[in-house]
Amino acid sequence: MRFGVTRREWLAVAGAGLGAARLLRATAGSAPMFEEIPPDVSGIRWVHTNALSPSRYLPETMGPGCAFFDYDNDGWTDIFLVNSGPSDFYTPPSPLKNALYKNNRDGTFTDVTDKAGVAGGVSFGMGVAAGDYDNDGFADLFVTAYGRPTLYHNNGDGTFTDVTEKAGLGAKTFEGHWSTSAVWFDYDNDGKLDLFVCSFVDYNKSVSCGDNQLGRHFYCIPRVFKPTSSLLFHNNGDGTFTLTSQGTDIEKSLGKGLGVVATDINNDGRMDLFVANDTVQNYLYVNRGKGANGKTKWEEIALAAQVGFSENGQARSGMGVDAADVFNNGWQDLFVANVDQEMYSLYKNNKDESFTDVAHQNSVAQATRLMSGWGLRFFDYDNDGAVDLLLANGHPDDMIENYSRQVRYKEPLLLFHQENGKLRNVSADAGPVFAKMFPARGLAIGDYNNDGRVDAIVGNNGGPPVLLKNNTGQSNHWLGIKLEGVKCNRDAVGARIAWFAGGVKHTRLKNNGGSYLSSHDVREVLGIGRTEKIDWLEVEWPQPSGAKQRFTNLPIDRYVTIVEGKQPS
Ligand SMILES: [Ca+2]
Ligand SMILES: [Ca+2]
Ligand SMILES: [Ca+2]
Ligand SMILES: [Ca+2]
Repeated sequence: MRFGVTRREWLAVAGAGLGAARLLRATAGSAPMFEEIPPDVSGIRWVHTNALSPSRYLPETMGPGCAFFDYDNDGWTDIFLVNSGPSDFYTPPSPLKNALYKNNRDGTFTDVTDKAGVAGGVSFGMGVAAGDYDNDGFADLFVTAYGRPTLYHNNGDGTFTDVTEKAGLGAKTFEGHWSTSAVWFDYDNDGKLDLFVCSFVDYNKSVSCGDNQLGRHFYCIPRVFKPTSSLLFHNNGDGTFTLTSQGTDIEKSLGKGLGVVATDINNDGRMDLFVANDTVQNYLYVNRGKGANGKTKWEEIALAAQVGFSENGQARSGMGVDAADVFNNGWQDLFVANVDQEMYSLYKNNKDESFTDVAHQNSVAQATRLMSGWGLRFFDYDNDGAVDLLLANGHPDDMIENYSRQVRYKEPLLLFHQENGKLRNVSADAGPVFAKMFPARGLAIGDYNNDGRVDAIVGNNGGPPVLLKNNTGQSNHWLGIKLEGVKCNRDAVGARIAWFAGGVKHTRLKNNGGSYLSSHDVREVLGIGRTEKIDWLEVEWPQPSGAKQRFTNLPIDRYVTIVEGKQPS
């Protein structure tokens, strides 16, 4: 990609006796760290409909989610955007559509929604989780909703089939459950991706919270609605799913689930779940493996793990979540974004099934005091080998500015860069788009132009999405890997990756989920900084494989596919 200045210009500048710092500033000026790509350049002209009404029905302010996923397996990640639709409180004046945008491999996208058969329009859509649940090599989509969710099976020929009822995931199964974030992961290590779905409140459209100071209805705080149980489905391997959370802590822990990440908090090889709840404590479901009855035992430990409540024991409004080995010690740390005045939490793993909130030491708490956070993601945006953080924000109440002096409805994105083991707020230097305000909800990451610098897309409530092209880390090197499981689940969710470069060992667990209502590029980009060689790369495939492979003589600055048991290609 473009460096902003050519080598000839660089020589001219250097020859004129100007320092490197000035050159860097000039470069940054021509290419912001993250660049907003407008619809007339990207071709992404879809706009979310939030169905905003004078009654202020709560689902209106909760969407939308978005996804980066390669639906046609051409090696270029495509984009899926979720729209609202008909419901018991809303009849669209004209049919509403989700959007599937095919990547044209030149920085532009083509709308292929109708041809692909994923327009939806049957319920009030919320979020999306992409995953290859039948291991046929093509990513499928689960679209959550207020109302009936939809499972789209990818036929492998550019089209999808709605298999929701056949799969056992239809309206009847979800009665009384408003599905929000969902995640594909293999909890029982049988090589097939299972599905966890966050269930938000038991919503009733006839409940109004009265009028605000303006004499108008406003969005009820979810506190007034009853909590519900989130749902875990086992993949039976024949295209059907069985609800398997009954009788477990997942069913017993009533919540108002908005965000979920599947990760392994105690490194025992079994994937756990961290769920953010709105106005109710968060839940950390630890997977204890199969019990004597043959069923997986889930133990909810958030209170003891110190990730359930704020430091002074308050339940907060948890919305987005993520997990990553932020501090490069081999253990998964957690993150929760909350509503304004509550501050967000960065939970450092104490390696004993407990965590310490280090948001203050990492400038995260201060920067988020007036913010409400939804989509978020840990990733090494500049490929220097250290994990960074991107946050999408926006207040749920569109009239908040009428009765709060400090809190805004639209809020800026926030970017944190990791330096010397601490996260630093670099939003002011990250580009003009970080000075803009958005009603942001979903956020997904993916490298849509295959330059190894991971890009992002943000879903805005009632507006167009924002595509962010990443121009950072031009002098840093990387290796992109797409893992393909054979014995283990094909998406290799749960794989452990380690790489050694420049005298530093890095590790990464292939988590799934995270953010809010959104789903990310399945590929992993491994940053190695200025070093021009990866000494070795190790992949430990999840069970039922468990195989460990070690690779040397790897290329850099390109993507490779690694099939379980084979050499990279
Ligand atoms: Ca594609
Ligand atoms: Ca499974
Ligand atoms: Ca970094
Ligand atoms: Ca990129």
